[in-house]
Amino acid sequence: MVTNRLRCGGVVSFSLFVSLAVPSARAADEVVQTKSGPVKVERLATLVEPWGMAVLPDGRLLVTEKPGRLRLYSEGRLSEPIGGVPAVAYRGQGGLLDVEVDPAFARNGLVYLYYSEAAESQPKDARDVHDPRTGPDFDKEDNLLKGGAVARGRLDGTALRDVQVIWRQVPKTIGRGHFGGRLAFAPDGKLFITSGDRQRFDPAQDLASNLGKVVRIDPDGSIPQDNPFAKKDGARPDIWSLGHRNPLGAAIHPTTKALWIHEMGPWHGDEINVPEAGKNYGWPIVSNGDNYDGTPIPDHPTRPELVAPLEYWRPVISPSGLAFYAGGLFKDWRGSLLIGGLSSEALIRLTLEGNVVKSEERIGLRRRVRDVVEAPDGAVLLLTDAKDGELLRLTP
Ligand SMILES: [Ca+2]
Ligand SMILES: [Ca+2]
Repeated sequence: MVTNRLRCGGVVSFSLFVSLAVPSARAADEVVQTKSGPVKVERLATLVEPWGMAVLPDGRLLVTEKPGRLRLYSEGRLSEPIGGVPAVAYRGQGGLLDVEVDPAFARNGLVYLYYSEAAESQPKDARDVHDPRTGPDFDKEDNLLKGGAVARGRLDGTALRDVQVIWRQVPKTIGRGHFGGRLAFAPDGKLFITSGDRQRFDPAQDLASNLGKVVRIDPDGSIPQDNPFAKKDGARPDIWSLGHRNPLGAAIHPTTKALWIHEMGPWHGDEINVPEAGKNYGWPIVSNGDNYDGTPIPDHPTRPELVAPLEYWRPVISPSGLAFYAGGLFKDWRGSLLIGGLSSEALIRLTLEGNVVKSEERIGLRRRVRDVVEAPDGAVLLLTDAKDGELLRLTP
């Protein structure tokens, strides 16, 4: 368990935050102190609720804004919104979420978007029912029937062309959050999708639903025949692993090529998992956290047949965005796992030995960090979660 005290022989350090008083027309760069020395934090752009980003082979950056806009950032400029983005159901945790680039983008120009989609036909007089386990932060006015969806399209200049929906959450549900929403391509070309439980709990254990799952599909939306439930009656063939709550981070390990994810716990109990085919990660049967109304959830060790997390947090960090650092700019960070922290307002750096977390460093940024990627030059790019969110560039 990661706590604010000593752990694994490592000291959890909360970085001092220093702002350089440089009089300038643009926002002054900031410097944060880390275990590896001072890190410069530059603001490259301001965006409205940025959520996901992906680097194109030519170095340009695609960035989403949750209200439904996709933009390109390059050479110090943010583009106008890219055309052809599907209509998104922007409300609460929903909207335009992650973006990913096809591994063969140089040849096919394909870009993938995860977003929340309203149902074509809305039920009349439908009302969501407050499940006390979700806690008091519940929007009882949100009665829109919706679900997560993944679309892909060919980036052609300033627009996406031939946009097709290749995957959907089933079933769509009224209201609530927990769309999940991260996309990651495995080296074999399969697309992993993290699908949240829509704050409905039990679907995470139901093989007839793809809520609360990690999903694996081919890039055109078809089902890989080696998926664990591809030939099981009554199970959805797109499921890779089950028992997940709200995974907002996914990345492929650079050496083992395995998928790593993190997921938001309920009241405490954020987790890191390395999802394997067909395995059950426990939600909502077990969690090292508990429900928001204080009712207990048995901890992971009470059910050893459900895969325990590789690491967990009490109190939470609220993880969003995940990247393995493999660049050359931050020499001490090579092989580290970088996690964006929302409530923790930090970039969290974990050092690893195989699949064991050896130490944690919290680099305090005083902003909710929504996504993290490594730039081609080895800088670390972050998105911050706010109406006036930022694209930040971190360099030594
Ligand atoms: Ca779990
Ligand atoms: Ca518990």
